Amino acid sequence: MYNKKKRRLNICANAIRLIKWLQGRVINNKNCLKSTLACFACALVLPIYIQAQPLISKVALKNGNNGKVKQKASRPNIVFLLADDLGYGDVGFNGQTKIRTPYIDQLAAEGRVYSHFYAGTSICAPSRSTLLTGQHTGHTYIRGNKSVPPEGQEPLPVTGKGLAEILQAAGYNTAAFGKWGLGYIGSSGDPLKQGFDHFFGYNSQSLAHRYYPDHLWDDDHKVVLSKNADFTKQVVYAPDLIQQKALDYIDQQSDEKPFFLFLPYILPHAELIVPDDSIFASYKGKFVEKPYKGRDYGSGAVDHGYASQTYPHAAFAAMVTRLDLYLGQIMQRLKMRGLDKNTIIIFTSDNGPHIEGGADPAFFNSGGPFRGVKRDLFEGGIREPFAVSWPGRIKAGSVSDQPLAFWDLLPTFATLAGVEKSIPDHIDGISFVPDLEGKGNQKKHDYLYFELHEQGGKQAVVKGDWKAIRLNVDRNPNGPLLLYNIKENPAETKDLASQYPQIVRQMEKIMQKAHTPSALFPFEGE
Ligand SMILES: [Ca+2]
Repeated sequence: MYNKKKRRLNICANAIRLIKWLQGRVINNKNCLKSTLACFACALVLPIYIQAQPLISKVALKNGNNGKVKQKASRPNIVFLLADDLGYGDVGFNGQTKIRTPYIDQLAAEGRVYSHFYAGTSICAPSRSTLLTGQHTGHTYIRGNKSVPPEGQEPLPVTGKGLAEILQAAGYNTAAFGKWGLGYIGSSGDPLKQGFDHFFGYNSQSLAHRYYPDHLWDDDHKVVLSKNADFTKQVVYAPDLIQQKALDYIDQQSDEKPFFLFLPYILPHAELIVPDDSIFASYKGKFVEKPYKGRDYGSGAVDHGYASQTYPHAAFAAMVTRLDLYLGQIMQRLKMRGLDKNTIIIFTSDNGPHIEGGADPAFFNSGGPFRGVKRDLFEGGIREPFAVSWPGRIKAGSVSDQPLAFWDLLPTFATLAGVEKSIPDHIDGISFVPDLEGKGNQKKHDYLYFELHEQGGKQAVVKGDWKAIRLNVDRNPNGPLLLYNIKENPAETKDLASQYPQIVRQMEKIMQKAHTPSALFPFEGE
């Protein structure tokens, strides 16, 4: 009798712990997670929690929340969530059927979806460089994933005109939590020298291939994750720790200043690995699986391998749903602090779906209706899911087909911050605030330009319904173009170059004009 009662109490306690964990309160508490995950009842809690989420928030508010702040509504807070290698079709609002993304879909339903939003290019560092500089890859400083010693990637130069620098100078609190990849600590590309007051996470993209890394960075302080014991143990799941820091940051915001919170998550980038919890359990056995054999944790493990995964489909789905829950936690925390009404939240991804570490974008239809994956300049490599909410300012459930790209975010954020005059003249981006709010005159791009310095070199141009791609630029810089009508043929299967020579010539001219040579990232022969 006593044991029965004790067991019931344990089940309840474990369920409460899981709810707290989902709220980001006790994330990364090893003992709690251990006992929680051992509890069968917890497998039931996740769906209940998801359903009960609005209720939980209301209860928290009704009970009084002395942590609430009253911000002046003149300038909004900006929360920018950036997934890593998440495809256009990986989210429910773009047609995903196998993976649950309830919070991402809620964001889309409460805000505005952009159906023609492009990343900077189809890999991490240059895509993020376009975001922070407002320049496309024909102009931006970082055009490739180039690792440099002692750790990390080629650093961005200090210009004083970067996205975070502009917001910082405009009086915003600025912080980044996640994966940086644009310069090692102490270099010109250090996030602290790029306009961020605070950074926590991975500096190096290479290390960010590991979800149980040996260290992270807290500003310029190296945080050694001794519990992961040099890649021999899987104890601290880095994204959970980083998420906790981001939630803490929201708690620290006051009514004195607006804030810019940049959240470049590493989910669902390879390796495919996720804590063995109720989310993972909910997907295990649901799909046909082909186990992936990789480079495992243990003695001799290196910092950039992809671990083996028995359930790669379930793991990928669980990673996307975990990312979705992180968004849910952010939304809830903003609401509990009374910050939600004055906050713009954006969710998107840095490039198309990857095929590494056992990932199977074809199975999940990750590219949606588009052809191509990461490293392609076909639409699947660069067109991203993009949803933005701003209560009372953006029409809920609206959709825009305005062609926009990462380099438009700098002028857009500067406009939102009321510092249009700080927008540098030399950028390629345009503010899409008029389109967001549905008022005023929205300037349009004449074209969007992309390049990739891998796989022989690639260029692409989007102009209206037309899309041109040049492959093998290194070998043949004036080589033939592929030409597609992406409105009629979004899958880019019918090359129309021979039928429209005039449009081909026009696109060639744009490629010539938009590309400026880079000493750091030249096409071969430049
Ligand atoms: Ca990426």
